Amino acid sequence: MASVEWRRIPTVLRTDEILDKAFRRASKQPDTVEDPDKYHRVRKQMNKMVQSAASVIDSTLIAYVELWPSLNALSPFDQALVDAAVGNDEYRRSLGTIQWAAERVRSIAGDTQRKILRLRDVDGFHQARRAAYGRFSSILDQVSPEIEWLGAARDTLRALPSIDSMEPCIVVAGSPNVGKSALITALSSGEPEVAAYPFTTKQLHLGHFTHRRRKYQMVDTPGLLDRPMSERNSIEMQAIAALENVGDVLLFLIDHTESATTPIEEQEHLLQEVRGLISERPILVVHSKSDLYQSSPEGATLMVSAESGEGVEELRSILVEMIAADEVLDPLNLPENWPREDTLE
Ligand SMILES: Nc1nc2c(ncn2[C@@H]2O[C@H](COP(=O)(O)OP(=O)(O)OP(=O)(O)O)[C@@H](O)[C@H]2O)c(=O)[nH]1
Ligand SMILES: [Mg+2]
Repeated sequence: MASVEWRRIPTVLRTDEILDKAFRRASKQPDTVEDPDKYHRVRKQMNKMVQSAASVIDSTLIAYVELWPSLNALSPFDQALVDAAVGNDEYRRSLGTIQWAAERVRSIAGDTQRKILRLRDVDGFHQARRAAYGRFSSILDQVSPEIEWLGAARDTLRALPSIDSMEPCIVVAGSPNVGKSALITALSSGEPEVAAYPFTTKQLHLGHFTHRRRKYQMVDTPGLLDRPMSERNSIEMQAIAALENVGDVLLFLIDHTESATTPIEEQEHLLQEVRGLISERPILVVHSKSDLYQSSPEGATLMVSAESGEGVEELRSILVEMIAADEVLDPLNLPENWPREDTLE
């Protein structure tokens, strides 16, 4: 499933802009009617104005509904992202209400057409047209909060980082200040994208490198504090939920240097907690800031320094290997003719 391209979603017009557009288009309709008989001419003109206005409103609203992806079609990570950014319930409700408005406008246009056919006087045609316009306006007034919501949601969603779920992804986690962002920069080809995730007020880093034509994405997580789950706020919970849903490997950084912001016991406790949450993804524990040590800390197997570059290439190879190993374990990725358990007698 490719990631959602929020940036491709067009601007959402305000309701008064939609009405302006509709009525402006409709006002050009009378000129297109040629009928020497006033009664027939006005009847056609008024009907055309109503149908034209309705079709502009209807198609504008339906385009929103169709261009916005259905939440069910999104990856769990994107769903968590949208939920944290704008709220999944509001998302569904707003699109549903907008669709309802489009249907109402269409049905009013149909009623008006039938009414105009039944009417017998020129004044009546004008009145029917005015009545339809009034009802269009009042429907759009009614859904104006949802349309405004959609406009604001678009701006928020456009600013989200996008992760391509077809490509490998490495999630980098650890306590605050352990060097997550610096390591992503060190592993990245080019400058990492700095993006604001809705999970945190912090700017997070999204970097990538290419190996054998595959794009390995790396994503920061907000520095998770070592506190019991129940004390974490909902934003942090979202970050944790995202951790569960995205990534092929979780790279957990530990800062064992004297200058570490978080005591080592707390960092290790956080690691235990993360292990409990992320049971299905491999976790690679790495000690950061190796340039600050005189000698390796006890038990540290893998050390890197974003500063000096020490261990960075080794780490990259290990990550690539871990992700490749994981792929073979996925039966869907096995080559055809590969003996599978269920086909063996
Ligand atoms: N000496 C040294 N300092 C480092 C290294 N990596 C990061 N730092 C420093 O550690 C501090 C924190 O680095 P960040 O990369 O921002 O850490 P972070 O984990 O992303 O921090 P948060 O996003 O706030 O949780 C910065 O002052 C970095 O300059 C390293 O390899 N060696
Ligand atoms: Mg950071």
